[in-house]
Amino acid sequence: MTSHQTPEREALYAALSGMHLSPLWQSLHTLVPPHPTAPYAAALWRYADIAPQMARAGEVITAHEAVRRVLVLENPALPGRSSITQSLYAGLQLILPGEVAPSHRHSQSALRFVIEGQGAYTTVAGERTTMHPGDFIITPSWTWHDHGNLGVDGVCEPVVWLDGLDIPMLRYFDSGFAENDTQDSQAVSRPEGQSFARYGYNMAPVKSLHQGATSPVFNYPYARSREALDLLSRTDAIDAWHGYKLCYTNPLTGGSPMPTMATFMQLLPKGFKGKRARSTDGTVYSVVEGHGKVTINAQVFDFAPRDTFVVPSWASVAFDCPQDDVVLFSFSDRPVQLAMGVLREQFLTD
Ligand code: 1HN
Repeated sequence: MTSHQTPEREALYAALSGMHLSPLWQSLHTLVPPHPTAPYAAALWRYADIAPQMARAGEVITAHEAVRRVLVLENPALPGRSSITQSLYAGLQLILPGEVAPSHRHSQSALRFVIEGQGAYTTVAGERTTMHPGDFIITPSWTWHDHGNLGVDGVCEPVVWLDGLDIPMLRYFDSGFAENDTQDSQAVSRPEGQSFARYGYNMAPVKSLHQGATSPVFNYPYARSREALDLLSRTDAIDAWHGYKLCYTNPLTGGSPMPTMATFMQLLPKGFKGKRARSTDGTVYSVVEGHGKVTINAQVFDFAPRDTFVVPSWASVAFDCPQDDVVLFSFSDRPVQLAMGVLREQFLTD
């Protein structure tokens, strides 16, 4: 609602507009709406549609020339902004056998969720890790990182992963820096598996030297996450909204692995028909296993393995899995909203 127009008011507004001034009473209601009104849309990207375009991208440009060969998942309501929500970026990255994506670093934090293929690695801050489907890998702010695909156990396939970055958030804060390395592949200074050996077993070195706001574990392997969900589903009561849902943690703090993004994995057993929930953290989902249906407000999307979908802030979400056990990976800006004290969730009971 705006206030009534009178000739005097209109004359005032006209005078103000040339002076970089505006009357708050004209915009107050949209500035502080009674509930979130996200200006972006619910959307689903079918992997079956994307895969052929990814293959074409693999033919027209190398990972080296592209630096990162990525198809950005642009929210349909935010074209040209490289944003899947207002605060988050998502894209699908392809690296072919023998390729290298050169080393660089940036203040934006990144996560990788491996979608398909065996044989790729990523090196983060001097340690290399082999990427397997379902692994969740972090690239903390300002850490050197490069990727390659040399094969593993004699298998060398095209590898695709989902990248999640806090790019729009840092753009908003104007706090982005980036730097290219002097070499394509950074020197490996630590043996593969060292971080996990030190911090991945519910233990930590008694003289831990790890500092900073990010997890010392940088690859959370799918075998472990899947096993945890499977065991939980045998022992715990199921949640009527989330099914069995775990968040990934920084083992030193119990908080999120990186300060700007929270990550989750959930198991929805075959036959699960979830209730509706909503929360202020718009969330990106990657389907790991199974077919099902997600209802976002009034829109229904069927999903299959490797599809990506986005649930906007404060949109209600409910899952229906009549056919298969379903496993979903997801990420959001939840830690930032928690730090600001503005995260709100609602679990609807209808
Ligand atoms: C980046 O560094 C990666 O390292 C992926 O794989 C996607 C999107 C924008 C800016 C930097 C990567 C990116 C990115």
